[in-house]
Amino acid sequence: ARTITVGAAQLGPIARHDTRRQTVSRLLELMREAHGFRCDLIAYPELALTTFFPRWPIEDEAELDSFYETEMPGPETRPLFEEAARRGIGFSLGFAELVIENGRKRRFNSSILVDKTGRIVGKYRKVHLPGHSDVMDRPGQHLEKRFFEVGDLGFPVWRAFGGILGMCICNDRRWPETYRVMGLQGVEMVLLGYNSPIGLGDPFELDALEPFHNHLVMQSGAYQNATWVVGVAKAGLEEGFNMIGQTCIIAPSGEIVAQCATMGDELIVRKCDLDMGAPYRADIFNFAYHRRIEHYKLITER
Ligand code: ING
Repeated sequence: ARTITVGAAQLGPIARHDTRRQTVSRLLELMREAHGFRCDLIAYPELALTTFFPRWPIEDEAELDSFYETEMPGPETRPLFEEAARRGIGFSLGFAELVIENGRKRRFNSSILVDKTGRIVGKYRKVHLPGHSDVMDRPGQHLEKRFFEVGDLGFPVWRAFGGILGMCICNDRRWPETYRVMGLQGVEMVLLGYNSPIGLGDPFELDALEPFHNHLVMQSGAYQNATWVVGVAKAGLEEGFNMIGQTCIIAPSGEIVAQCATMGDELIVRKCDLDMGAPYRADIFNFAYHRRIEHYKLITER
């Protein structure tokens, strides 16, 4: 069977003024642990190099730019690529991307997929940006629409690690379209990271159900598209804000087969059989045989 041994590397809080060097050393520690478990691949969270800075209305452009990477790998992240290539382990990494195009700064909430030789084989830019572009009158902001553009790369998949892998980021996981677009391309494993704060002022009922909703959307995405889903949290009390944990590895059956039990840096490992989705695609979710797209137009028209 085609298997990938996956390490899901949950991160605890990253402080606003933690340096890249401090954070990269935590990522390296988790990578070494994953290598000890013979992982082929280690998945890191969304914005894995910095604190979740869209929680503040940052006005100073230089300070805002300090949270973004202008090159990948850059001097601070190159040790991660070198260690990965040395150990023959691939990784997915979420980070804030700053590119200058035609003299204009463009900002994305991005992730990359790096193979066992340290080569970037895929890049994704977050499509579904939650929250607001204007500062709200509440304790915690969610200003991703202010600090990132909508991703312009679609939902691609890549042949890597012996299978077909895709990526998405955080809020993307709540939208069925995300998984379906990758499912229509035959995705066998979706790697996603999230920074999901609770207590920003939502009604208590919503906060209390956030852990349930977090797993609900990933389990249904996995089952309905016969794919593995690896959901990796930036967890814990980060700069005074509660970020949910529950990092997990979900099989194409929709079952959670591994889950973190802490709110800090924690690695979970699972040998994933990429052929496990085959029976679902052959029968219940045989897209070509069962789907009726003539009735789905509203999904792309509204
Ligand atoms: N964060 C959150 C997400 O998981 C959120 C925003 C939190 C939405 C809690 C609903 C409930 O979608 C990011 N970064 O998308």
